[in-house]
Amino acid sequence: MSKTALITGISGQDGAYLAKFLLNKKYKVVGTDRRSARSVNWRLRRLGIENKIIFEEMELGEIYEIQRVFKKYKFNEVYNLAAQSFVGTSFNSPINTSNITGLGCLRILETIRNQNKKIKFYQASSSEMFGDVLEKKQKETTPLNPQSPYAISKVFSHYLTKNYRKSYGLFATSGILFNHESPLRGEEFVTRKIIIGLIKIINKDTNFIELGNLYAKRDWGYAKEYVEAMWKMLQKNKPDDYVIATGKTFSIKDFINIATKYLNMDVKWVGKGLNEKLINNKTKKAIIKINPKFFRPAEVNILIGNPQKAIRELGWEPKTNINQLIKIMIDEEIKYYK
Ligand code: NDP
Ligand code: GDR
Repeated sequence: MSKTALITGISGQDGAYLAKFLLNKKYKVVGTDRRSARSVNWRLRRLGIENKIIFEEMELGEIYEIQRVFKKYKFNEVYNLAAQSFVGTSFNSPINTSNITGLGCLRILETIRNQNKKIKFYQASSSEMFGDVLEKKQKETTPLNPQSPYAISKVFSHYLTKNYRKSYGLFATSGILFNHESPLRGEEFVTRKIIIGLIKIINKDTNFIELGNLYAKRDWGYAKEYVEAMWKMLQKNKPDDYVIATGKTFSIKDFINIATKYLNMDVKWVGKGLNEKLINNKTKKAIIKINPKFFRPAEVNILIGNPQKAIRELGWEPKTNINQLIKIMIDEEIKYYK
């Protein structure tokens, strides 16, 4: 008999790719969002699966909505991907972030504990939990040192997932995923913001992009591959924690340099600090400028994951390098531009 999965946050980047992956495996997929209007489902439409999902409205702030959905279906697997997931916003909206990204996970765990302990649960933990890193390459045992309300909320839900596993014997697994990007990435995240911005500049739809810290480094992988790791984690006999990463790190500036090269843009960096700019050699105009508005009150300077446990125990490995990832994102952005 086919399995039934619940994906919270179905309208997000990972929700869309995971839904497609599970549908290919013949799962019945129930996806929750927080509104009845379907306007936010452009990702599901792009993947051609919008009509194959059973939608339920479920605001993660409301335990009654969660209980209702869990009573209606007999879930085999639950993937908790819903979150206020933008680190920058979490500084302006720390209470909402804690309520959704932190307590939202607890509401689901409590519902599973009370309604059906057989459900396999996946929590979307994050490399942001390592924050101001305490080990050069971060793995499952690296101490956590979060730097934002978002990361602190993820630490809360990460420890609860471990605690419910230990205390109540729930199959509660946590995937500690490093940054993963794709053409379906939200426009506010730096990779897609850069790519959309550069394409707008080429099309003369804008003159420049404004960014924050160009020197932060991230371990960027391809989202489509990362959702497969989530599923693999729930197919194991025992729940556990797994780091999913590429093991390589690049700065925002590196990302821009690769993207502009692929787009054949003739550019050079000039200036320092707040005056650092990327100049278009043909027009002599700045196309990237720094705006301190995009600096974070506390920054995570560098992240590099060690995915050896996932490689060993899940048989998962990263396949797409940064150059390939940027090519995939740019090619699709151009295809759908306008
Ligand atoms: P997105 O921001 O693209 O998607 C987040 C989803 O959560 C959206 O569907 C959003 O719905 C939903 N959501 C937000 N607030 C609520 C709420 N109050 N009630 C119910 N649903 C809500 O995130 P990603 O797909 O990139 O990430 C998926 C998960 O993985 C998140 O938990 C994120 O924190 C985590 N993560 C992501 C990483 C990455 O690099 N992408 C790395 C590590 C962890 P709506 O459309 O209505 O806003
Ligand atoms: P991150 O992703 O915070 O790592 O969280 P984001 O792309 O927002 O930032 C990455 C780095 O780029 C720097 N940066 C900018 N960021 C944004 N968004 N906009 C800018 O203009 C800009 N300029 C520089 C940031 O300071 C940061 O250092 C993502 C989210 O998906 C989380 O939900 C997830 O948990 C982590 O990845 C792993």
